[in-house]
Amino acid sequence: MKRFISMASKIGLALLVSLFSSGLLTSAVAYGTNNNHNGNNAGGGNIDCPANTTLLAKYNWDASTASYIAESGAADVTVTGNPGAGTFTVVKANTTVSAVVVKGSGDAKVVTYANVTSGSFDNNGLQNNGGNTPAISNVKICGSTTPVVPPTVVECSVYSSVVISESDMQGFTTTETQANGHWKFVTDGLRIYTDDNSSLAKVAWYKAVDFSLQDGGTPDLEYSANPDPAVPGKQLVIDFDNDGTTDGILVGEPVYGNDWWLTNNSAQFVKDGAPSHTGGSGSANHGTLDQWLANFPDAHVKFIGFSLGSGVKGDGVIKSMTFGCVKYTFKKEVKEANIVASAICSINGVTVTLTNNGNATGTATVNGQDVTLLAGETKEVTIAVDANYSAAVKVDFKGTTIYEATVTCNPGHGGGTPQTPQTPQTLGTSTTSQTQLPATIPATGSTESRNPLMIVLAALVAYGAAYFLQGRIDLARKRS
Ligand SMILES: [Ca+2]
Repeated sequence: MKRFISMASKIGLALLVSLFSSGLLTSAVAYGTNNNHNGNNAGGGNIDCPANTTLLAKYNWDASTASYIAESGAADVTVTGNPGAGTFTVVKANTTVSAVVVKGSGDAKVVTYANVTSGSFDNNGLQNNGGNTPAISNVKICGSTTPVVPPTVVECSVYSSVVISESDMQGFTTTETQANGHWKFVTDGLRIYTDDNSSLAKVAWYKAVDFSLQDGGTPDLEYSANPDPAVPGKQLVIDFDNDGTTDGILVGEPVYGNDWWLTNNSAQFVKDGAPSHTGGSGSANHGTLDQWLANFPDAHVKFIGFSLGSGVKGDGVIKSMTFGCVKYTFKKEVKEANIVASAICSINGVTVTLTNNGNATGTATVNGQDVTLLAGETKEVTIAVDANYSAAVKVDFKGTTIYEATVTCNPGHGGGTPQTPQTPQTLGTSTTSQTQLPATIPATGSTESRNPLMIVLAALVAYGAAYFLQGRIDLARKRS
């Protein structure tokens, strides 16, 4: 480094400025001024911060505690290290360092920086009267007088649209919802409500995301409170220092306008860095998103969501949510049963098979017997035939359609050989009249005798070949 600095004075500042502006040198030493070499050592190394800078802090090396002790500016800059080298970190918001004066023995050097918030320094290049490198006696941290323009949240120029439905929650989880909090999809959005104002009264959704606070636009939650006036809070779970670990939650509520308050279980360094600690918000640590961004310019949003409660009695409809330039809306899906009935002549009589092809539980009755089917479920009901191989079959699809017919099984022609037809036939749907149903469903294999053994044999060889009667129904079921 010493060689570098000596060379620097020869090759001139212009080249270094060129390197500097080109980005080849960033927070590293740009040039040094060694007072032993430029003859300006009248103050014994006691030189001030250079022009266009202001003293932020001065730290003296203290041998007794083996540390740098602040003479001034301890709240704005921290300095750690040893007598040969150290590092500085700016604590003060919207403040950067453009120079450090390093003093050792009767010598001092000025090291410049590209308006950084942290950096390092050492005693390279310093000389005492004996020509040796002295220990550092103190450092002056010099702040840039160029005003720092804090970043602001960039509003979204384009919003993408995402539709949330019960079958596709788009990554939102509801696990933070407590026992006395509820949600349901309704025609115009997502109804959220709580039963009381207990600690279990909470409805909360979260979704993992990753976008910078600066680029996330202004979050919005379109909510219609009815009848309870309580309003859910927008929530941003944030990694404030962008080190990969979330540090706290900002809550935005209409009652506080654009002010977002920090939850109490957030990290201490976030609380300490809050834009405001005054009262009148949701907690003692709060500010606008622009203000939070100014203090934590690297903040990244890791989760988005909302929470009603806990401890709040509320009822209303979220019509949309906007986070990270994405507008989320809600779609209520039709929940209905779709029951199909078929019949086959079997060994035990006429077997009616009911299958629910819908996405909700439904019920049909077969000859007065209620049959309740979950979505996707199949059940059978067998009706005994009379001496003429006939059975009255009545399938009631609960208020929409009734199929009713006397079904007569064909005993077949003996010998156990399957008879035609060999493939099922659809005989009707809910839109057809029951007069299209056949009075007779041919069966196969059995003899005229109703000898049980013969019927068993017939069933074994001919199972599955028969006419079907079929019905459909859509039974709307409203989710409770
Ligand atoms: Ca963090």
